[in-house]
Amino acid sequence: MRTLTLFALILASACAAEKRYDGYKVVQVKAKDVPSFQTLAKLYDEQSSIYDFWTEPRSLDEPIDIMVPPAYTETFDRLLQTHNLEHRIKIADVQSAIEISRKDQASPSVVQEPRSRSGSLRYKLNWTEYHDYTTIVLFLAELAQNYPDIVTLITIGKTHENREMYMVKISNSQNSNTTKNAVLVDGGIHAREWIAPAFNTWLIHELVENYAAHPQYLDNLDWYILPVMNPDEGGSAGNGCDETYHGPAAFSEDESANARDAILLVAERTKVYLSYHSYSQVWLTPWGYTVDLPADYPLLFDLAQAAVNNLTAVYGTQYSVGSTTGLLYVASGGSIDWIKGEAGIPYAYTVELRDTGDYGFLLPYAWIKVLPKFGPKITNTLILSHAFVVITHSHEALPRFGPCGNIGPCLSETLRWVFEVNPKNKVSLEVLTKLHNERSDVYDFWTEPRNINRPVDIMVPPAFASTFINLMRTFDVDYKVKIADVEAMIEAGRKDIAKPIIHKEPRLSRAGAPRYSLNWESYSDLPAIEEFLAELSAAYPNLMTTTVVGQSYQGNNMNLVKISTGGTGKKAIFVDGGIHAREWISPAFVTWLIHELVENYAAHPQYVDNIDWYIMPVINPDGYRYTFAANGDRLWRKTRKPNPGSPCIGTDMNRNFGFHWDEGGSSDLPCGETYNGGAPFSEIESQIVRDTILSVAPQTMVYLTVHSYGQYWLTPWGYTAEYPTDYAQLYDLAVRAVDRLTALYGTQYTIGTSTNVLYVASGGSDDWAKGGAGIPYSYTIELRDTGRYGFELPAGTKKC
Ligand code: 0X9
Ligand code: ZN
Repeated sequence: MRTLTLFALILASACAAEKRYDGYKVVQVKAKDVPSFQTLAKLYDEQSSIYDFWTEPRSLDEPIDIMVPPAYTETFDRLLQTHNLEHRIKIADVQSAIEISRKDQASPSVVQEPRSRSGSLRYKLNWTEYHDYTTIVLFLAELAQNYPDIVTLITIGKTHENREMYMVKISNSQNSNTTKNAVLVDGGIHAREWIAPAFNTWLIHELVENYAAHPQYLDNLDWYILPVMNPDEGGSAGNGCDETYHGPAAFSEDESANARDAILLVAERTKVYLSYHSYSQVWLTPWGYTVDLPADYPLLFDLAQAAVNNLTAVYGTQYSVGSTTGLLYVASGGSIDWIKGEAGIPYAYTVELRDTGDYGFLLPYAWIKVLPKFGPKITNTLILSHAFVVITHSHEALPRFGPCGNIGPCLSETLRWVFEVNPKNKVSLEVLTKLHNERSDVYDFWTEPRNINRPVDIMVPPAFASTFINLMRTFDVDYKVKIADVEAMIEAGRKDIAKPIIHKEPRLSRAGAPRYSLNWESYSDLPAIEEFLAELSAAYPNLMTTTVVGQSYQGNNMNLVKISTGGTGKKAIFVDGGIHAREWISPAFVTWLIHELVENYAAHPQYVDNIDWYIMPVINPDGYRYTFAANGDRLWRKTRKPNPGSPCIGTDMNRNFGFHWDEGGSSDLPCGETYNGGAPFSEIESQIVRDTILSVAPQTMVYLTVHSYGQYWLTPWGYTAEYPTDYAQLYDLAVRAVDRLTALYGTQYTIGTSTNVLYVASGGSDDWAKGGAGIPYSYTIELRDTGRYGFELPAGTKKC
């Protein structure tokens, strides 16, 4: 690379014949007091043959521009030090400034009037044409001067041709009490991709000069921008020695080393890295060196897709998202691979800007030359779009990374993702169905594949993420990351668990007021629920009784609550909750129902006066406990009995009931999430529920089993697509219930048979309650939400 750049230099000098200013620089100096001003005045009077005063020392307040020849650089520097003169480099390399300003491209548009102090700049970039390096640097320098609290110009080293390389730090120092995340942006690695520096300068301008329009971008983030990474080649453009421009994209060792050191300095706080290139409208993630995907690819993908969606929404431009090798080709040594793999910046992207090839950069080099403006396809609106993206996304809470840092295999042991996939055709539906049926040991289908164009939520363990994504891509299934970090979401959900109340006084020594901790503002664990049942039945002995009807596999109580004002011959409603451990909203709702019937009896006595209620709030207590346990799993669904001969634990109780058991939609594999238990009623918990229901079945008209999520009010059958003969009645009652519910809370529920609304799933308690126990009105209620939070529904939304 060195030889190439040297070659460029020789060519460049061969093309020029007049006096040269190699090594000359222009320094802007400001006297802070009278003695230092006098020093400058003296220098002006006595040594102006050496120091070329571009502006004269006239008053203390005005900065003075002085051109310093290379032989005097050191002397001049010393002078600045000893006389305490404020200074900054205005032009690092006068010769290149001269050459560049002679280009046939946009010449620096110098505004003739004196620069106003109120922020308008002398050197204006207008983003309707390309600007040379010097103009860009002048622009940056002035910006730094006008906005000293926000913009800092950091010199990060020199190029081969001795140009200064700059990194612009943009940070709102007024608002710097917290450690902010940072975004690192670069552009112009490939000199001919002029749109990249153009974008970067625009971004800088937008952040700084339009601060007021979107203060959050600066208040919440620091920005480090390397607007022109490869100024030498960029700068030599248009000087008549275009050959240098057509060579392989140069990225000489000096430039990359400078950039690398600068990046490493700020890497720790940096969450997002954007490297701007052109062209083709793709948004690329690592890796470029291998076809493998990074372990956290779904996170990378998700952020990029969100950015692209935003961008498309604003400007209509389409970008494809994917890994570098996935979308382009294997290309090692790319900056983002290093940025992610070595510098540890999690969200590293290469963004290939417009267009998609009409102009491109192969032909387009010539095109750009004849197009003084960006041209019809390349307008500055595109530029806006990219800033928009970064802006709208990177200051939001970024998905958390695992405890092992930003990169490395440890990630794959800690994070699970929930994907929303959408089978667009028969083949993709088949693939999903196959995965559902055959690999439910790996993929946890939160909702199940049923129809074309009906989205399915799938939780994927990290080790399978890339396999999964590859599968989706191979079979053309649309997919997106719905929950990027399940663990973080669970963690956030922990705040919704009620703290147990510590009783100082004897529990029942009070004037009738129950002292339980349930408040339906937060989720309650099993002991808290049992305490609630005990306290409430003690407080209302004539209305409510709690009986332990058996013990679970792990010895937890199976409680049955009866709410009744006594008398005989009443019809009954049977309600159960918590059959699926992770569906926390279910026991929450069922306990709220008990509370409402008992403690608010007076508000609606008819519900209790005319009906007996049999309620089992948590019929899978082992599983429920496990979702609260410190070493448990918040997203556990099944029971907790080990399966002989298998490493996997538990049965899906809702596939274990003995009516058309194992006739589809359940798994025969103990590791499956919908494992049917191997035989009907193989589980002690299902047996207890069965026997309890049977004991009250003759009087029971309605069976409600409460699940989440999806907002469905389901009727049998779940084992077949056929309708029950009395479906009309089942449907009617459901409609009346849902209408009431919607009128009260506005929530919408879908009504239908399980099979037709959802999918075939045999062995469900609802099918058995109707078909086995003969309860006419049997329903599965899938409570909120419709998928935004899924099982991690925030507390406080339990009333249907
Ligand atoms: O699949 C289930 O067991 C229920 N859905 S959930 O997401 N809560 O797991 C629906 C059961 C519907 N009833 C029958 N299929 N019998
Ligand atoms: Zn369920």
